[in-house]
Amino acid sequence: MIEIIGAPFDLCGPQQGSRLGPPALRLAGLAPVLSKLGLVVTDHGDLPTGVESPNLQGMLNFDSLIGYLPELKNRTAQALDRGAIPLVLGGGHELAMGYISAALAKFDGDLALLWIDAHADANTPKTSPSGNIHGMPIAALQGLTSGVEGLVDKQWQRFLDEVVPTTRMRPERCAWYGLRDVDPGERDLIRRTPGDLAITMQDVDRRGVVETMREFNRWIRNTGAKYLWISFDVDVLDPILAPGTGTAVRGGLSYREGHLLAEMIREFLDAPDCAFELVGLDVVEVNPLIDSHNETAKMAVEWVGSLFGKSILGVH
Ligand SMILES: [Mn+2]
Repeated sequence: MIEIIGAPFDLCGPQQGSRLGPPALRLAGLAPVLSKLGLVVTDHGDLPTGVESPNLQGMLNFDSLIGYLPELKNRTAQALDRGAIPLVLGGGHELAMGYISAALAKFDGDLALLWIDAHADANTPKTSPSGNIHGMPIAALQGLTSGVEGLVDKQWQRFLDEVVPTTRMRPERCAWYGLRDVDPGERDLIRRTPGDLAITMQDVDRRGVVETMREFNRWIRNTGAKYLWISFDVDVLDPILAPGTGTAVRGGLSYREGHLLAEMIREFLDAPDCAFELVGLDVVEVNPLIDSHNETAKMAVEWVGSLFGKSILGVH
């Protein structure tokens, strides 16, 4: 069972337009692709769009996000309680603080996270060069302190208390895939965390998708996590393939690499001795305003199809 939740909120990045991501993904055939694979798909439609709020010392729409996340978290929790896999359509990646918090609460923190993205999204307000909150979800999910004083710190603390109150993401259970634009503070965080896994595009160049994904599989087994959330930012793909995204970075995954990555995750999940279960998925940062012929949403839908078992010969 898959439950689609649209979250058209895009106020915490440099460029608006990913609020149109959910309809673009639907029009690219998301639900039919999944239904054809034999999955039962329920589409709950969209939450409202966000409402802008005054900037807080350079941080865009912090209040708007704090107001938005509880309902998203709530809807995600309801899908999880029904035993379904929530498929959240963004919107910007800042939304992850809401839906992943729901999964952390549901599974009592027994969660591993695969963050498929050109960016690490692990800045705190102190380390962020831009102040864009869409680059801070992992820091918030781990419950890191803001590193600053004054109003921003107060808001950040309020944010942690209201959205990620009890169960936090364990740093050693975070994995990144496809990194190629990482800020200095994020590098420090990744380096000083024992046990996390950061697979960069350089790793993919040198060892390919097969080897790096085998490494991921060994890593997740070692973490002992029983549940996995996959967060898919379309900017992990090369902009030639997926131009419709706000913070595109050259040198991303090719079409074949992207699909192979999804197919390998499916292979791991379907293995009889697989120790973890896929409990949630999101597709974020699709911005149709800067796309070409909805290519980015189409690619994302194909990718989700591969993740749920669509293959050339239809057999494993
Ligand atoms: Mn990104």
